[in-house]
Amino acid sequence: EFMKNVISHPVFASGKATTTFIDDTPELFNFTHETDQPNQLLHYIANTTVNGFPGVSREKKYYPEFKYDEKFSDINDQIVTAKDVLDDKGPDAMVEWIKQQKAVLLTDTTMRDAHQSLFATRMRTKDMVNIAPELQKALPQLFSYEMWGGATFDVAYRFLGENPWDRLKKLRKLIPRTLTQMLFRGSNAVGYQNYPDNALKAFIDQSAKDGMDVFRIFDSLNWIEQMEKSIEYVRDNNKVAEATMCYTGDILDTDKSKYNLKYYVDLAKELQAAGAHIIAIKDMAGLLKPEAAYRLIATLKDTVDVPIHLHTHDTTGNGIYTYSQAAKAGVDIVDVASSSLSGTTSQPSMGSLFYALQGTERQPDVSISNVEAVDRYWKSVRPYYQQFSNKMVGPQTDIYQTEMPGGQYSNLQQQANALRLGDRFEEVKKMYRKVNIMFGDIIKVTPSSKVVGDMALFMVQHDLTPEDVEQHGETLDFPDSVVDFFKGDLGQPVGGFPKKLQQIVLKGQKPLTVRPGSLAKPIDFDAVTKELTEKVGHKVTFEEVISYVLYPKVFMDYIDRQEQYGAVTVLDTPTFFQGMRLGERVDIELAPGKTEIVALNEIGAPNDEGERTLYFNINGHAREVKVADAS
Ligand code: 3PY
Ligand code: ZN
Repeated sequence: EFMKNVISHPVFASGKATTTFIDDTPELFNFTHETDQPNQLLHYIANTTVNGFPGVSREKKYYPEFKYDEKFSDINDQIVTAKDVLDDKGPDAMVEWIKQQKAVLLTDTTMRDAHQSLFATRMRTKDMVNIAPELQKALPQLFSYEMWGGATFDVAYRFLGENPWDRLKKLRKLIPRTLTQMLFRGSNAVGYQNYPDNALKAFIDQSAKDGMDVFRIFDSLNWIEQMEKSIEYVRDNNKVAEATMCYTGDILDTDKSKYNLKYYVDLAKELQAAGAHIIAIKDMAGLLKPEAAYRLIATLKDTVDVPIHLHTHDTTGNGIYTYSQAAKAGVDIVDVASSSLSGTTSQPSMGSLFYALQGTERQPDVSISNVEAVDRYWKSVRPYYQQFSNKMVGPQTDIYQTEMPGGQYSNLQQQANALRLGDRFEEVKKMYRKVNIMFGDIIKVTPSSKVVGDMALFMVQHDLTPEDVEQHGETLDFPDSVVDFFKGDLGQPVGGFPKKLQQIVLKGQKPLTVRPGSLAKPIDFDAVTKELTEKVGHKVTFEEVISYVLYPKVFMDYIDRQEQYGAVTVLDTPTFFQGMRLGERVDIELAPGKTEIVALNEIGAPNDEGERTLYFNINGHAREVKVADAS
């Protein structure tokens, strides 16, 4: 490693090294591959140029039509934000502050749920960091920025070659005056399975330390036992525990009695008793109709004492009307996204809500010209991700029947494409509805929604009807997630499991009836740290240990790719997804003030081994890179 550093050092390479070169050059002893970085990135670019990025066609490399350079004035010191109150006086004082606000407060979901729901969570940290300082100046008085959690953790490692903890720390630093917010799946943390309580605690403690303020904690079956520990750990950190009820069904439909108004009111009382600072209504599929929102929120305001934070998706096109009715009923905070990343499966638009509430005392207190100016940035970024988009072009009112979460829609489409069922997606949606009925009408949100999605794909793929499953179920090899669900690994659904189907799926295995976390063996963090250190061959951070505990394989694959390609996060997004075109020149900012100019001059024909040589020029030096052409 040392010799590699010497040889690749620019001073040595230029032939100007003198006898004191080694003593004068401490970075030679830095064995983090830092000096390999340009070379590793060229390999990444070469490979992506030749072989493409999974899920991305190579027809067009998109560049913004204009360079965004709007600047905002510094934050006025007279402004008091929710973050100021939390930091100065703690969460209880912050709750009182929320209650005193006349205007509806806003959470901006652009950097989390909006892109999760529109283009399969693929937004890169670089595109957030580029705007964050201006965002902070333009809109300091938002209640919070939701920018972490949900699927972002997994996707950052799996598809973006990013360390999600870095995203949190970077944005925290750039947005000091507004609360950060994350979506936390209760006992499933940011994963799809149950984790032991001490893993949840480690995750929450570390996130709080790295700058997370508001934890929206939910359980995918609305089972309160699965949320209690997380609420307690967040409170122990003096951060905000936003306990959540997921909304499903329709309280206006008197034929549907399972999830009626009383069900939600009782649940809200339990959440308050469990220690919620705020109660979130998580309408993940966009099923909460305007009149239902009015009745639900008006009733909750009469029954519980904590602020109410409403989250919806605009899939059916009724989002702004739902928020307007919620505002009338006294909702405290609502979730919106910047216009260019709003609508359909995402949240309703911040700018639209501003105007919808004009003439009422609930109109949000934001500068609309700043809202619009910031949106021009997001508008320039969105086309980078077009290839991951769910291509929904207008409201889908069939969601009232399907009940599919906005955050699942684009991901399930990607899953269907991978199984070559892309052209049967309408059938998958219909099957999703049937599976929900077979499963006893459950709450559908990650990970329970994934179970329903997996089963729907399985049934469409094998041309099965619900009757086939009932009659020949013992011969079927059900997806793992479905078996785990019926075993009780995600907890207990409202009203219990459908017994007959449970027996068919479990084929004699005995299901759990208690909270899985109460049986799980605690993680031995010392042992895991030792194991991981040995695996990666250097000292590891506690953040890395936690990631490894949550996602062992995804994390190790990420480490392997890191070793191969280095910090791909510095690449601009079009180059990251598309590589380079012949004759193109890109700037790569390796570190602030350290930019490499890379040109691609020639792409050779494949040799006998199927390898192509790409001829680059990097800061004036010729470099050749060989890649195997997988086509
Ligand atoms: C998630 O858990 O990722 C969700 O967004 C659920 O709606
Ligand atoms: Zn959502």
